[in-house]
Amino acid sequence: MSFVDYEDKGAYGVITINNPKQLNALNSQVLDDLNAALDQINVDTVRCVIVTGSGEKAFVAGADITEMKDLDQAGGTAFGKKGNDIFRRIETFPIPFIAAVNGFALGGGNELSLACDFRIASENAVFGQPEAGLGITPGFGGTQRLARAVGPGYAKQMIYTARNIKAPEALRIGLVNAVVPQEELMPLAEKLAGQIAGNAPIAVRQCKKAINEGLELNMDDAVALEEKLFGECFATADQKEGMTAFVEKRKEKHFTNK
Ligand code: CO8
Repeated sequence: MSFVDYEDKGAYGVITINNPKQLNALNSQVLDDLNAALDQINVDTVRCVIVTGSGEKAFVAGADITEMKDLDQAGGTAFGKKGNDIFRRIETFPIPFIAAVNGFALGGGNELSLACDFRIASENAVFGQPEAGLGITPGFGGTQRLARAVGPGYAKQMIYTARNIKAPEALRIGLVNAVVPQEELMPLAEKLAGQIAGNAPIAVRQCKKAINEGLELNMDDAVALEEKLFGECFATADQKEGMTAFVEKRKEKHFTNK
């Protein structure tokens, strides 16, 4: 039995963390299953992946505290690396990931959402990094990605105080892009995935690479990276198709991922 479901819907895929008894908490097995779900994604056909949690209460309520409780230093370091390796795999995956946050996104749950390209949330979503109250630091990338997502001030406040924030505050600080009623969350995620899937796949991949890698560079190197990725698009059939469609005033575009 797997704690993570993967559904291939054609143009997009849906990963659902499915450990509802523990509010989808991430234990070693769930992390292994998440990694295995990533293996199932056919990057030749799927254009975008939605990550969500099962049920209406939790996205992911964090790493499994019962599993971490008795770890020693080496065990804690290894557990952190396990999560970090998988979340980095998501962050650098060639196609975009959307986190559809349907409830609690705490600790490792918030960090999972931060490894995705962007986040949308249901009205009942709650975000937080409770680690300092548990005697640890965030360990699945939270100190790094939260600061990059909302700036160091809000990230430090959330991490030092270990105080959870509700969806409207998450929207206000830019942690999420939209907040909608629970029943509208997956339809919105699917609509966004469909919009992404309607664009030239290689161009979207190049955009993800340019933004993610460029943010780590100084501006001279960052624009040089963009120039390279931009130039490479002109070697694709989809660039010819996209621009020909515009010139011909044709709405239908036939992108072939080539
Ligand atoms: N780990 C293990 N079990 C959990 C977790 C968790 N993170 N979250 C919830 N559960 C379990 C509860 O223990 C409970 O189990 P049981 O029914 O057997 O008692 C079940 O899920 C349902 O939860 P509650 O009864 O507590 O539900 P409530 O509605 O009362 O409360 C909360 C919901 C507020 C979400 C509450 O469950 C809670 O505070 N959970 C813990 C949240 C948290 O602190 N998360 C951060 C964990 S630390 C972390 O994520 C670090 C990441 C980096 C790791 C690096 C490794 C070195």
